[in-house]
Amino acid sequence: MKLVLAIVHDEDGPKVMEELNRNGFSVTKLCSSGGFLKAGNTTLLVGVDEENLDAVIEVIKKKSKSRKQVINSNMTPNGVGGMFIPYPVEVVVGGATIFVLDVDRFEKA
Ligand code: 2BA
Repeated sequence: MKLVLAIVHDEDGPKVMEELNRNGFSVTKLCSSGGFLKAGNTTLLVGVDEENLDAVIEVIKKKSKSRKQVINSNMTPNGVGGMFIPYPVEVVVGGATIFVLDVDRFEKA
């Protein structure tokens, strides 16, 4: 068995979960936030048999869009001496960041 840990945008979380459930996969949602943007995102846990692993990853990819987000950088642009001037930086976030872990044991008590 494998554990899929997928970090997706908050807006994509409900669509990914709905599609996983529709395809018969159980999913747990955790509220999380990214260390870089410090913005909320959604972490999904999916325990799945190995033969269904690719199907789960396909659903997550299909329902997660990548987006551009603008943040104010804390860094000083070159050539502005020692002055601190926040300036906007565009980063591309997601679709999904996916980790696959081996599960040693799975029980429901
Ligand atoms: P954040 O850490 O808030 O990162 C958001 C986006 O900012 C990243 O998108 C990436 O495009 C950019 N970014 C992150 N760190 C950067 C840096 N040091 N310099 C420049 N740009 C940087 P994604 O790569 O799609 O990641 C989305 C979220 O997935 C991340 O949110 C984080 O919560 C998670 N994540 C990504 N890679 C991870 C990893 N290796 N381990 C744990 N969590 C990860």
